[in-house]
This record gives sequence, structure tokens and C-alpha cells, in this order.
Amino acid sequence: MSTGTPNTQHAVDNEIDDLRTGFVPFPADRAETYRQAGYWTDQPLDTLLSEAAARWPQRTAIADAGTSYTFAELDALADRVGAGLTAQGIAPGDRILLQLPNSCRFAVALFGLLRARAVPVMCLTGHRTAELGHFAEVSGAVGMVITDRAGGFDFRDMAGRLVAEHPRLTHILVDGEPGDFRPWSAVTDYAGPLPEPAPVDATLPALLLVSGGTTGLPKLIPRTHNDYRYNAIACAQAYGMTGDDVCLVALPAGHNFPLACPGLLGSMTVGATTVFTDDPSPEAAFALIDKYQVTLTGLVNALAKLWAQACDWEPVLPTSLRVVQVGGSRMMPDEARFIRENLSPGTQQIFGMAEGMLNFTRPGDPIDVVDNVQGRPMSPHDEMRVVDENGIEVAPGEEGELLVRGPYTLNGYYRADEANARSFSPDGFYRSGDRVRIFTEGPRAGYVEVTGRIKDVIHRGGETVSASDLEEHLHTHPKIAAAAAVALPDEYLGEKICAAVVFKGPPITLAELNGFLDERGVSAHTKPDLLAPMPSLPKTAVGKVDKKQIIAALVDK
Ligand code: OOB
Repeated sequence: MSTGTPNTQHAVDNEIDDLRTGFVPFPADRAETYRQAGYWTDQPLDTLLSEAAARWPQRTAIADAGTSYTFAELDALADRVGAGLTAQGIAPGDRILLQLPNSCRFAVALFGLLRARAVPVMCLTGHRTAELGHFAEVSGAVGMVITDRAGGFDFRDMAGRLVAEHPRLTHILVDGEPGDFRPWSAVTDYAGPLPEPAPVDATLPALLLVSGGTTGLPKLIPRTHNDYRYNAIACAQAYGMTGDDVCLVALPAGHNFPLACPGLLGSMTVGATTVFTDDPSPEAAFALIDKYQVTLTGLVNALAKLWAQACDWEPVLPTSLRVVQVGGSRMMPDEARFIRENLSPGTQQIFGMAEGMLNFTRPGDPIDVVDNVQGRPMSPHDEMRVVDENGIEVAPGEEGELLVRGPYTLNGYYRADEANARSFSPDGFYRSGDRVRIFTEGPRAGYVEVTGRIKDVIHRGGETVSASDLEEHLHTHPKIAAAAAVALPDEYLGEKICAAVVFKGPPITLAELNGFLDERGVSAHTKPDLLAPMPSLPKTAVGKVDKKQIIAALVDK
């Protein structure tokens, strides 16, 4: 820490230099613009908690099924954990993998790490050795904070395998039975002196998020103190949050959406309570919503749909909800309407990415907007460009790839020069890979519609087929509950089209399905070559449809 002996100071400087390696900062001119606008204040991210503790010490900050903490309690505990982590040898700038189930402990660990000036790598509980090994390797992490067991899985066994392969991982802290490792209680029970947290360069990463990762392994996304603090503050403001709101974190808490959009961090900026649940089933979630009178939550589409359906049979309904944000993947207008009519009139769409840029519909927007488009940018300083395959801007209102830049969008993945060369334009716009159109007229003007992923196409013979176009047709079939169009290798065509379909009842045949598509006027080369009925579509760690897994399952057959 800064107050340490010359030797330890030297070590800290090295750690911070190491953190800087492979980090792409915001360019100075744009940084200055964001400071001038008042978005960036050069304060450490954890000041969100110290400020809340100073303003609303006795309000409940966080709660889960078993415990709750006021802002003052959480702030004091974060100090203690931070000092405990430092005493264990964790230095400012050290990357630490954080993988805990949704609970108060998640928030305690996150803020403890931030107070120790460590940089948490925000893993999801669904990640396993492949992802965690990759995060450890790329980030150069020196430790991890895990739980002993959850959902029938032993995280200590996984840590054992990771440590064997990544010898830099030396600080393994386990919440619960520690096995071969150190108990988390060693830091929560720390009783030594509490030094002032070290000063922070707010232009450096506060934490690393992991990318949605539709191809290959997820990448690491540095979110700076400045940009992430602004993200949380601005998002809570846009939803009109106040200290009377109660936010439910039902998605994996390390994901950007429940973490800061507005989620846990946004709630803190207004003194609102955050409730964690590690069971997102309607039964458990509705009971918690009722108990804490939850007003706001964020859900992926499949979960929102399930909750909406469950309103038909659950005895306790989530009537206190004021805002239900739905996002993470493409939602059809009739799905949006179904969720709005059955789950909550406060349904809103959100199109976000761990890389930064957030678009969402706002409370008060007309129903036509809320049902049909994915939102408008959060910040007046968000810059969007829509380009064709040659990188040339399309005419206003036309479809193309969305490129974004702004006060909370990354400038480069962490330690990923090759990916960065592809993913950023020379003037620093992030190529989102999302196909969008931005409306220019009427009540939807300035709003974005996401029409698909640029690369989510099937190359069949000489034709390029958009998976999302076909999925849109499939979803209109009355017997189809969910569908995904994927490419499977084919000797003659290069790729063939497979429709992976979850039926509401008994399946129909491929011929019947194609007859239906014929009637809708779907072109011959867009119709599926194969129909794969499935009991459910496999999901990613955050609950989005996972096409990689669908393809792997079908190719293995
Ligand atoms: C959120 O973040 P990620 O990083 O897991 O995934 C980002 C990608 C986007 O690039 C886009 O392809 C897709 O997920 N996506 C949507 C969408 N919301 C996200 N595609 C269509 N419609 C939407 N509404 O998913 C995320 C981060 C913060 C808030 C909300 C979602």
C-alpha cells in the first residue's frame, strides 16, 4: 500500500505496471470531454459504497434468504475484508477471480477486493475449468474467491485442477468448508489494523467483466473506476430509481446486467436495497419479491417468459414490480407483449453488452416503443454508427453493423491485441457484431432495433441465410415454444440449415414445418434441411440460448 515501506511500495508499483500491461485506456481528449460533462469524477468505484454509507447508514444495503446488511455494516465489513486480503498478501492491481453464488457474500467479497485495490475478474457460477483457466491465463490472476459447493458442484475440486495448471494462483479463499485451501472467514474475521485504502488511478480497470462470448472463449473487458461508476449512476437515474426502490438480482450477479445496469451498483447510488437470489424459479423469486416488495429486476428473455407464464398458476404474484428489464438476446414483439401483459406493465427492453454501451426503453415510453424496439442510448455522449460490410456508414434508418464509442464503452479487450485489431475501428469505435437499425422518424426516432448478429449466418451452397430471419418465421408457428437456426457441416452444401426446436406438444415433421414456411413465403434456400426436436435449448452461464452447445450436441450424434 502507499503507506508501506519502500520495498512494498516498489512491489505495488510493479503490480500496477503489470495491471497496465495489455490495457487500452480511453484517449485523453475523450476522457477530458467526459470529465467536463461531469460523468467522470476520478473517484474509485468503491466510493459508491462509502458515499451510500455516509448518506444512508441505517438503510438496508443488501439482503438474501439468510442475512442482510445496512450500508454502514457493509462499508465497515468491506474495510475489514480489504485489510484482511492485504494481510494475506494480496497487493493493489492483483487480479483475483471472483466466483460466488448470488448472495450477500458476493457483495462483501466484491467490495472487500475493491478496498484491497485488487481487480476482481467477474466470473459467473456456471463457468468451469475451461473458462476459468482461460481467465486465469489471460489476466495473470494470483488468486480466487469461491464457495465450497453449490448446485451439486464442488468448486474446490475445480480450484485444485486450476492451481495445478496455473501456478500463479496462490491465494485460494473458500467460503464454507475450505478443504485444501484457506477459509474466507480468515479475511472476514480479520482483527488487525485497518489502513486507509491505497489511492487509485481512476482511469485504470476497477474490475474485469467477461464477454458474452458467442464464438470461442469469453474475452476480458476492463471497466475503469471512472466509466463503471458513471455506468451505475446514470443507469439508476434513467430508470428514475430512488431509495424506495428494491432491486432483485436473479441473474448471475457477476454479469454486467445485474451488477451495474442498474443492479447492485446502481441501487447503491440512490440508497436502494438489493436482494440476491440464487434460485430464479418463479416460485422462489415471487416469494422474495413479495417479502421485500421488490420494485425492479432484470431478466433474460427465456426467464422473463417463464415468469410471465407462471403468473397463471403461482399463488403469490410479483405485483410490487415497477420495472422489469428484459434483455440479453433478441425478443420478438409478441414475446414482449406477452411478458408485459402477463408479468408486469412495467416491462422494459434493454440491449446491453459487457463491453459497455447500453440502450433501453424508459418508464413512460409508449407501448409501441416498448414492445417493438430495444431502446435508446443511456448517455447523451454515446456515439453510434451503423455500417455495411465494407465499413461504410449506411443511409439513416438502414440496417447494418452497430459500432459504438462513449463514456463507458471499452477501448480494447484486456491483453487481446489480435482480437482488438479486428474489434475496433481506427478511430476507436467498438464493432459490436450486432445487426441493427436506428429509426429516424416518428415515436421510434433515435431508438435501436436489433435484427440479428452479423456473423450468425448460415452459408448454404452459394447463399447466405440469416439465422435470425428464419428464427422469426419459426417462432410464428403455433406449436413451437422455442427455436434456434444453426449451421451444420455438409459435404455438398458447405453448411446445411438445422432448426433446433422445442415443441409445445408432440413434434411436427420437417415436411409439415416446411409446408408452413412455404405458406409464409419463405424462400427455398432459407428452409431448414434438418429438424432437431429438443426438450429445451441449452443455455449459456447467464441464460441465453447457446448455439455452440446445440451444434456440438447435433454434430456428436
Ligand atoms: C448483455 O451483455 P452480454 O455481454 O452478455 O451480451 C451482449 C450481446 C450484445 O452484443 C447482443 O448481441 C446481445 O448480447 N444482446 C441483445 C440484447 N441484449 C443483449 N440482442 C438483442 N436484443 C437485446 N435486447 O447481454 C447485457 C448487458 C447489460 C444489460 C443487458 C444485457
